[in-house]
Amino acid sequence: MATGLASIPLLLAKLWTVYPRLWTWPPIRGVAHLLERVSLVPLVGGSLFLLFSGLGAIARWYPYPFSFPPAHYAAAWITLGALVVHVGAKLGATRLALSSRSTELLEERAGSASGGLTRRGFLVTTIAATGLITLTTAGQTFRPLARFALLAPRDPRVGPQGFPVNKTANRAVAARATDPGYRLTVEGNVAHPLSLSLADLRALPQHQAVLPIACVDGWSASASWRGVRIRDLLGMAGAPHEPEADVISLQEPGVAYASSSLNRSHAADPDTLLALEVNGEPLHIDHGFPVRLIGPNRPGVMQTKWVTKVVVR
Ligand SMILES: Nc1nc2c(c(=O)[nH]1)N[C@H]1C(S)=C(S)[C@@H](COP(=O)(O)O)O[C@H]1N2
Ligand SMILES: [Mo]
Repeated sequence: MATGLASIPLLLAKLWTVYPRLWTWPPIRGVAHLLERVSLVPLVGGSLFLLFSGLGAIARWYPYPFSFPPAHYAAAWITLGALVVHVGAKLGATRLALSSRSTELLEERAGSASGGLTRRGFLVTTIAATGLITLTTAGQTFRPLARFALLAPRDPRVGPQGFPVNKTANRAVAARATDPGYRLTVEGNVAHPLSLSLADLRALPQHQAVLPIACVDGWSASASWRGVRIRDLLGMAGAPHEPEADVISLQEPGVAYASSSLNRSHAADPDTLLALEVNGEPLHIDHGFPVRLIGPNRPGVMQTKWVTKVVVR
C-alpha cells in the first residue's frame, strides 16, 4: 500500500516529462517503433488503472461494475509485461543517456531558459511529494508514524478494543453470535465430529499469540489473541494426517469473506487459533465474538470472524 501511494507522484512526474513525445511526427517510424508505441497503451493505461483504482479501493470507492481484486491482479500482470517490453525497447537509449552527461546539461539549460523547473528542481519536487505522501499515510500500518497519518483513510488505533473494524456485525449475525445455543462444530472428514458450546471452548487448553490483522485495504494492527489451537481441535475430532479445513462464519453463506480456508501449514501452525479473547478481554461483537480465526501469515480477509463451523477436508 505504501509503495503504491508513493508511486502516484512518481508516475505523474514520469508522464509529465514524456507526454510531449506523444505528438512527435511522424507518429510511426517503422515496425519496432509501432510495437513500442502500442506497448504504451497497456503500460500507461495499466499503471494509471492500478494506482487510481487502488487509491479508490482504500477509500472504499468502487465506481465500476467489475470486482476490484481480480481486475487489479490481472492488470498488474499486464502492466508488468508491458513494462518489460518498454524497458527492453528503451535499453539502448537509456544506456546512451546514462553514459553522457551532456544531455543532462542540455536539459538543465533548456529548463531554466524556458522559465520552467530545472531538472534538479523537478527531481527534488517529485521526491518531496513522494516523501510527504509516504509520511502522511504509512502511519496506518507503522505505529510510530500514526500521528502523522493525516491522509490515511484508517487510523489503526481507533475502534473497539483499540483497533479498527471494517465489517460490523449486522443484527442477524449479532443475534446468532449471542444466542445461548451457539455451537462451534468440527465436521467433514473427521472420525468424531464435535459440537462445542462457548463454555466447552473456554474449558479447553488456551494458547496466546501476538499477531497482526493486516488488511489489504492498507491498515494493520497487532494484538494479543488467546484461544484454542485449530490443530488441537482437529486432533480431538480425529482429522486425518496434515488436514486442510474451511472455516465458516455465522454470516449468510455467499456473503463476501464469510468463510476462509486453512491450508496444511496454516492448520498445523501452533499460533493458528480460534480466538476467544483479545488483549485480555472477550472479543467485542464487531471483532468476531464469540470466536474468530487468527493465524500467522494470513491476510486480514482470511481472519474470519463469528466462526461457527470448521469443515475438515
Ligand atoms: N466473517 C467475517 N470475517 C471477516 C470479515 C468479514 O467480512 N466477515 N472481514 C475480514 C477483513 S477484510 C479483515 S481486514 C479482518 C479485519 O476486519 P475487521 O476490521 O472488520 O475486523 O477481518 C476479516 N474477517
Ligand atoms: Mo480486509
